[in-house]
Amino acid sequence: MTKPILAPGETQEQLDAFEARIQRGEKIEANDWMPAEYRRQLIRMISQHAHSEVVGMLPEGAWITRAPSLKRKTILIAKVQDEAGHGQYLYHAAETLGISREEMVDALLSGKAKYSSIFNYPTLTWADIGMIGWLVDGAAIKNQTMLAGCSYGPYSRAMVRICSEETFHHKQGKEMIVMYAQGTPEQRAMAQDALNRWWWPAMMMLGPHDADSPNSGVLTRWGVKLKSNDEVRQEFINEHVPELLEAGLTIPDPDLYQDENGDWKHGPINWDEFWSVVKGHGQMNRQRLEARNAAHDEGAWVREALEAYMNRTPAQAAD
Ligand code: FAQ
Repeated sequence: MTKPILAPGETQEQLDAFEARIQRGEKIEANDWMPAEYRRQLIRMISQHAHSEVVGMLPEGAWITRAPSLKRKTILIAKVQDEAGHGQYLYHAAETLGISREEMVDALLSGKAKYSSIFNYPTLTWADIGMIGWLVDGAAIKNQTMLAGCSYGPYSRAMVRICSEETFHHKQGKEMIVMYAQGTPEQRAMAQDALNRWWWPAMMMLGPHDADSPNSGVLTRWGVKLKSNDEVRQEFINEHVPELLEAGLTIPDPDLYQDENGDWKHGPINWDEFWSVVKGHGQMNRQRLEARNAAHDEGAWVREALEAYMNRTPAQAAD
């Protein structure tokens, strides 16, 4: 496990007391002493998570006007709105660590900050909306249920609420795809095509293999990650493979098999593709950032109005 480096001014006694609290299962709160590296790691992870929720609205939002029925449209509107709320909770959780909203948003809009690789893939058909719910929310829930138990109080509490909403997202996606997989030949083909395109990106979104995960050591030591990337991926596969097969779909992995312990084992993941997407060269990276920048510019008047409201004189406030 990675040995944490004490920052200048930090003492071994402070670190020992901090780690003893984590060992006892206590939550670390915003005003508690924490190593600078714990703060840095959490700001990195929570802000990336917040950006992912906000950018994650784009591939789904693109289908609101094209939903095939009023029922599906209202579900999708509610889901996209939930993702905006998740972004808000998470930006707030990151702010408790001393970073401002402006700094985080600037990092996203300039392309400096990361957000989940999964949202750099296009949504080509309506079935992609169901598949995002089933697979992407399914993977996100596995990871976030683990994070709900993490050592940082504000993040852990945000995760509890987010997971309960993601459960609804997961169920509606599964319900939709199961229905199409048992529907007309065209619906079945559309569901299979969506699975073919989303399976591997969903596997990748849970992060690199443990041996290639530089942040895992310290995050595990400090009770942020309670399970490794590969452990979470294994949970995701074990739940989803039998359900996808049961629905009559074919998983696009010729090497997939179930071992003697009941674990489903996958074939090689294309990590070159993953890193290329993470570095900004995925199919939709440029469009996602353009869309976020345009939304930010178009929302300038809202921020100005809020600021004017906050700065109103007592006489204006009494009006
Ligand atoms: N995409 O050392 P590790 C959702 C980066 S929410 C891009 O293993 P770590 C809801 C990583 O940042 C989905 N970059 O990193 C929804 C690091 O680079 P850095 C988002 C990735 O942090 C559903 C480098 O690779 N969830 O889907 C990715 O220990 C439907 C080395 O990796 C969260 O953010 C990736 N997939 O573990 C919304 C959960 N994976 O920063 C709308 C919170 C890794 O050192 C519709 N985050 N990298 O320069 C986490 O749990 C962790 O950050 C991991 C990565 C597990 C994602």
